[in-house]
Formats: sequence, structure tokens, C-alpha cells
Amino acid sequence: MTEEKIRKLAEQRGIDLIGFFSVEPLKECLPYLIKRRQDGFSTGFEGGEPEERIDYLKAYPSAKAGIVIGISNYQSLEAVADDQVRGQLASVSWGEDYHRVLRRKMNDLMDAVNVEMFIAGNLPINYQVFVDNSPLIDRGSAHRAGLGFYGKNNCLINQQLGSFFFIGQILVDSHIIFKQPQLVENGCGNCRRCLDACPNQALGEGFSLQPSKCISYLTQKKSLSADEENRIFTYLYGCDICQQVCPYNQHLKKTREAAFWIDPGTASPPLEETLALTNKEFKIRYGNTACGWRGKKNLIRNAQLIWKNKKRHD
Ligand code: B12
Ligand code: SF4
Ligand code: SF4
Repeated sequence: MTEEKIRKLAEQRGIDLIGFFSVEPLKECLPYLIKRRQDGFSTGFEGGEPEERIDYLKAYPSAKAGIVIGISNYQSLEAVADDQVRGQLASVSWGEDYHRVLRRKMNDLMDAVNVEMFIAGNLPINYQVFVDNSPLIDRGSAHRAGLGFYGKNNCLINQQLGSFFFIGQILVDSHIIFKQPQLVENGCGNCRRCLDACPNQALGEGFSLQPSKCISYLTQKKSLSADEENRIFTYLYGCDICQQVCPYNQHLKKTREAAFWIDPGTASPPLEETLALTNKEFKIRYGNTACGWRGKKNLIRNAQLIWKNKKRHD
């Protein structure tokens, strides 16, 4: 199977970005992983030791090559103009859970690849798909495949999609014929808008992120210290600030993936409504979104903190 053929099948399935990578251990990421652990910046969501995280064969022992995809989730939403106190859901949790959407896209793609294999009289390709559900480093694979550069906001930035895209990877048990990817040069230069915009100064020089200061992490963490409680600001789940200010994220096109579309009111629900959610309502409203996994307790705790912090500042 060739790169060109797979690219065409991907485009037909609404996959925005696709790249190919070799499954040699991801040694280029190892120093960053080790440093992060030494600095005490692990979140517990990564899973696995640094050496294990860079080892594709540990994740899928028969891997011969990797395919990585990117799906845009960008939407620009107007602020809701009413007098209700609202919390914000970050773009990571808009619409259907991205883990499901990307897994579906990758399985569809591989089904199509295997139809082509069958027609050509070949055996099917065996494979495994990954989206944020293994120790593998999704940004690392996408970087190796030439999909973007690491921004100072820690995100992988692509020239067309900015950083508002999710990453999924497929390890396959067959060789794919592909051109050696061109690594994308870092494009931050002297810019430091994200570092200056982060309300808690969670971002450091040298691509680091201190989780105990990061709103995105804190909204997902189970128990918070008093200091951490003050750092939630207006977010019910996740945080988009260091992406919103990035020059690469201005004038982007709305995602064509309808599963992520959302209206402004749903993306910033009234706090009073959120505080009163029943288990059943939580399941209906958030069960199929990416913020469902931390449960109703976390969401309500965050709503209480936004309320409390707002009252303190009023
Ligand atoms: C743990 C985790 C978090 C943690 C920690 C984030 C962090 N910066 O590490 C928290 C909860 C804070 C978080 C938040 C978010 N996350 Co998150 N998260 C992950 C997860 C599970 C692991 C990330 C990880 O291992 N971090 C450790 C560091 C060391 O690795 P890394 O960030 O992947 O890449 C670094 C290095 O490779 C290195 N590096 C720097 N320069 C260079 C140069 C070279 C040449 C090399 C080789 C390496 C290198 O620096 C990079 C940045 O630190 C991944 C899914 C996965 N399994 O990969 C998603 C993932 C990184 N998250 C994602 C998203 C969307 C988010 C949020 C935007 C969600 C939101 N709106 O709230 C925020 C963004 C916060 C931010 N500024 O990073 C996407 C990223 C998409 C993208 N385009 O970058 C991922 C890939 C999920 C996915 N499959 O789409 N996340
Ligand atoms: S996600 Fe928010 S809190 Fe975390 S580093 Fe970016 S701006 Fe700061
Ligand atoms: S805001 Fe500036 S420094 Fe931060 S990631 Fe974007 S280009 Fe890089």
C-alpha cells in the first residue's frame, strides 16, 4: 500500500491531516519526558514510564509502520448575551467525545484500505488505533510525521489548522511505502503571547507546563488544594486561553466535522443549571462528550469554584 492511495482514501473520509512515520522508538522525545518527570510535572494521565512511552512495539508488537491523523475542532463562538452567570467548556469537550470520533475515522479509513487490499488480491492489514488511550505520545508521532511544530504553549501547531486539532495514530503490521517526512521547523520565534496570557503562568520557557497551575488539568483533577481552587477561573472543563491568543490560531476555518459542532449556549452553560444537574441529566448532557469521563462530581465542584471565585471578585 502506498502513501498516495491512503491519503486519497483519508481525504474522501473528511480526515484533515494525515502523515506517516517509522516505528523506531521515539527517542527524540525521551529527554523531554525525563525532564518533565524530574521536574514533578507528570499529571498521572500519561500512563507508563518514559522508556515505555517511546516504544511503539510495546504498544503493538507487530507494528511495521505508523499513520497519524489530525481532525480540526475549530469553531469561533459568540459570547452569550444574557444576564446569567455561565461557566465555560473548553473546545476539547465540544460535541461528541473526540476519542470516539477519531477512532471511528481511523477504523473507517482502515476498512477502506483493506477493501483495496482485497481487490488487489492481498491479505488484509492488521492494525490498532490509538487516541489518547495508551502511553504513546500522540504529539510526538504527529511531529515525526511532519504534521506540525511544538509551540511554546506545548501544543502541536500546523500551518493550516493551527493547534485546534486532535491527533490519532494507527500502528499497522505491514510496510507502507512513504516519503521520508519533512520535519516542520519551529515557528514561535520571539513570540511569547501564550506564556503572557496564561492566567496562572503555568507555561515555562522550554516547552514546559506546570500542571498544578494549569486550569485544564485542575478542572480534571479529583481533589484540589486551597491554592489550586483559586486557579480555576471560569472554566468548567479544560482551558483554551494559550491557544486562543496564538497567531497561528487566528482566521481559521470552522471544522467540517459536524460531530464537534456546538451552539454558544451549550458551550457555556448557566452555572445555576449545572449546579442542579441530576445524575440522569448529567449522563444525557455530558455522557458522550470528552468531559464526561471525570464525572458529575468534578463538574459540579468546578461550577461551585467558579461561583465562589466570582463572588470573591464582585
Ligand atoms: C497529559 C495530557 C494533558 C495534560 C498535560 C499537557 C501537557 N502539555 O503535557 C493536561 C491535562 C494539562 C492537558 C491539557 C490539554 N490537552 Co492534553 N493530553 C495529554 C496526553 C494524555 C499526554 C501528553 C503528554 O505526554 N505530555 C508530556 C509531554 C512531555 O509530551 P507532549 O506534550 O505530548 O509533547 C512534548 C514533547 O514531545 C516536547 N518537545 C518540545 N519541543 C520539542 C522539540 C523536538 C524536536 C522534540 C522531539 C520534542 C519536543 O515538548 C512537547 C510539549 O511539552 C495527550 C495524549 C497522548 N497520549 O499523547 C493529550 C494531548 C496532548 N492533549 C491535547 C489537547 C487538545 C489538550 C488541551 C488543548 C485540552 C484543553 N482545551 O483543555 C489542553 C492543552 C494544554 C497545553 N497547553 O498543553 C491533544 C493535543 C493536540 C495538539 N494539537 O497539540 C492531545 C495530543 C490529545 C489528542 N490525542 O488529540 N493534556
Ligand atoms: S491550558 Fe490554560 S491554564 Fe493551561 S497552560 Fe494553557 S492558558 Fe495556562
Ligand atoms: S502564542 Fe506565540 S509563542 Fe505561543 S505557541 Fe503561539 S506562536 Fe508560539
